[in-house]
Amino acid sequence: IQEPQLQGQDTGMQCEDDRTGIGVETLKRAFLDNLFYVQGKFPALATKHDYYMALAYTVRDRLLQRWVNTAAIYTQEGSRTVAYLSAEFLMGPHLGNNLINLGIYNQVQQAMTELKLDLKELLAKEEEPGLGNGGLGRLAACYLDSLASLEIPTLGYGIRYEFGIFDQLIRNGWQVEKTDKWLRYGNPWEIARPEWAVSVKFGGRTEAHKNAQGRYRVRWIPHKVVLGIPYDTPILGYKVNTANTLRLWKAEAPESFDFEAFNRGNYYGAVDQKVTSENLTKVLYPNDETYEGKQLRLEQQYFFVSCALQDMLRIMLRQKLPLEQFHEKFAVQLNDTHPAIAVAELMRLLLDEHEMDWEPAWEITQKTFGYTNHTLLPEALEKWSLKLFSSLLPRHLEIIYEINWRFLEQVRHKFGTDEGRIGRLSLIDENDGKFVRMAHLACVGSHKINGVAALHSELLQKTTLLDFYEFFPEKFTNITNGVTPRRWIVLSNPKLTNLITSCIGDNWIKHLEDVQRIETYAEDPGFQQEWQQIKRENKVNVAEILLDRTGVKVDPDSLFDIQVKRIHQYKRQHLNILHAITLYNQIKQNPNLDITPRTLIFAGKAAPGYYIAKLIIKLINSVAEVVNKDRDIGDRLKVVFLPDYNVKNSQPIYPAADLSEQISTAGKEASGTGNMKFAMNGALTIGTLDGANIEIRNAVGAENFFLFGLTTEDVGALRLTGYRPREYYEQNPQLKQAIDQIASGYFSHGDRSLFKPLVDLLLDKDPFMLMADYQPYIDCQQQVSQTYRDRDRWLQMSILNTARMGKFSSDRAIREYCQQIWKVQPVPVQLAAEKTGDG
Ligand code: CBF
Repeated sequence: IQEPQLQGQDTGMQCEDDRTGIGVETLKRAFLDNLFYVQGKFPALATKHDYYMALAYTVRDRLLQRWVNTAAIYTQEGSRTVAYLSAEFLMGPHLGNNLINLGIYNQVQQAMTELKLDLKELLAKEEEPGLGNGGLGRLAACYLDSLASLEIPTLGYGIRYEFGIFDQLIRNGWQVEKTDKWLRYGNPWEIARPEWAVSVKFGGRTEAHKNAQGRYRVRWIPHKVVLGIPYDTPILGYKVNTANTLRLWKAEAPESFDFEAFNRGNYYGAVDQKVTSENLTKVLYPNDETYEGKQLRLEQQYFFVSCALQDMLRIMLRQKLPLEQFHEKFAVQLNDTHPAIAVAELMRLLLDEHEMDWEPAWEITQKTFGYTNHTLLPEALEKWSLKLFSSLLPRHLEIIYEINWRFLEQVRHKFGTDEGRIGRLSLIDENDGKFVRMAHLACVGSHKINGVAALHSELLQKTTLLDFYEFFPEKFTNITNGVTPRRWIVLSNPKLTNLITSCIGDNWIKHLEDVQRIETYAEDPGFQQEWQQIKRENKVNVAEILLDRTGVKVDPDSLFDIQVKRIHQYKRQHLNILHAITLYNQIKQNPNLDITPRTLIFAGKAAPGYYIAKLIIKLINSVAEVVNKDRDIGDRLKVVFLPDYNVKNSQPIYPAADLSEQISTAGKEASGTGNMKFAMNGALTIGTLDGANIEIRNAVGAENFFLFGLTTEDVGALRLTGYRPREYYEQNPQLKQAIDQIASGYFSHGDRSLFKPLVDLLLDKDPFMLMADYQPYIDCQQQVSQTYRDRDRWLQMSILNTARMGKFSSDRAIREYCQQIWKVQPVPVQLAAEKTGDG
């Protein structure tokens, strides 16, 4: 590290502001200042992490003006605001993204180089806030990026989990979970706002009382109260001045120390309340698409929802807006059913705390909420036992009963006394025990309900929410998911970004539809050459990562065939591994076989309690062990499982893929978003007609997509006629050989019992129809291998995939939410310097 120079020559400004300037010299000076004043270190003592922190603070300083101005303008104008309620925000590291959105990546890189530091190494030091499980949480993060980039006033509300999604280790082929201590070295991106803390009640009972006007109201006398402390993180838009806020809530005890208990000599008891209250936001439930009826989870959901709504009411009061205008001030989106209790909580706040009457309160509530459904899987549909619900939220249960009674009256009015229909629509499930159905509460309490891809929305209307669709069809709509090109192309694939920008300028980063203009280069040999070179360099990078983290050496010239996502039976990683075994057997039977060399890369976490998913991870690793060390196979086939899949680790993966595996059983994947990230980076997709695959295929052209497998209708029909998976196994020698090898211990050192549960499941029930889709999948993979050999054709297909992915930007999705659901307008933010024009 050299001594800082004290001039900002490179911007042409003699006195660039140390706190906001973005010239290289100013950045260097600010960085060293932060190292000294914030980290209390000087270069000789500083660790890489200290340097990361100093850089993070340097960048945060440059965000603050925008953040403060954004808040000031929203307050001044009383802007209509989107409140995105989500139990998960899988943000990924902030530093790189903020550098891109601020437009200072190159300056910072140069500043670091001049200080003899490597920006890449510093970026790698950031602990990722893994506050989500997978698709749903990551979607929320992409949407926050787009909302800010489109200058839409937004507050993201969620939970500040102390421990996010677990870190995954692989030991002896098995997943081992390790606590994610993301906050252990501090979080430079957040600011605590204890002055805006709110109280959240739990348990106890309710009682009627007369208010000052002599009217009966209900009072809730809780058993315990927990404090919610907001922690704010700025969310900067891409090359705009808008910096919105992600507000995450931490639970604390109202009194951190009980002096009475202490004085009685109960020293441990004195901090009891603190410990139990703080447990509430300790840890993220690591289940994706399955709910566990655990009390703590319901407590978490109610906690953050209550904090968020109370916060919105505070904002309204501060802006002197009457509460009757709540739905005009806020458009509140429920990201799945996790925050659905908000419907009852807003009613409670309006009725009990602000003494509104039922009818206006209900009208406001319905006009406020929109509900996004993210899955049809029955195991994901949340319902809470009445016993638990009434003990934790007694007042909400009363309100839900009243909502239900009024709603079912309307149903009777429309459809007559069709008891079957009434039972199906009721907010209370009385089939097998009594439960509150959260999806029903969300449907009744919202003015719009959307699915996340065309097929998914259609299936919602035809199956899971059919009765609701028949009752209020006008509420239903579709908004196909999207992902942000800033993180998923610009930050993840800088080389491709430069190539595209050198041909068509950089407008595509804000308007992804524009990337279509590279189509004209799809057959240009020079462009193809550069495209191929970039893909190869990205593959070399991943090959190095794989070698470093798994010890497996792979050939960057082989076809990189990648499946990265949560491990779940419906996503069918085990179908992919059956293909690996089939290729392996083909080479073993014919050692001189001239096949297209492939590297199969897997990554993803399994829910800790999901035994079969964990067994699938073990199977992948067991097959890898056999294949990778077999000399007959050599470089023609490699299988690798990259541990600890998260946002940070995924960023180099998408740009390195030749082939993207999107092979879920048709009708099961609501949308998928990984499919979009791969195709944007020029990977070709092998996939079923499921989720957004269908729309991706329509966009890129059927000739540029490898389609196989049963359709949703086929799946339904096969199930009706009686599906017999064992018959496929018995009639297909290749399939039989692969399954027999797994069963006989070929991949498990002779242990026949290890994979028995999986083999039995496949042969007897096969709930996700791998056996039926096996041969079409193998045939389609054969076609992939053939096409890969035709270099020019493959490159052309790859370029066309990227060129035609414009629709899948989260900017498009957010525009649709704004127009169809939220009815919000952009509110541009100006910096003081721009307003006065004085530079
Ligand atoms: O809509 C975002 C994603 O959500 C899920 O991950 C979910 O948690 N339900 C779905 O499984 C994905 O299909 C979907 O893309």
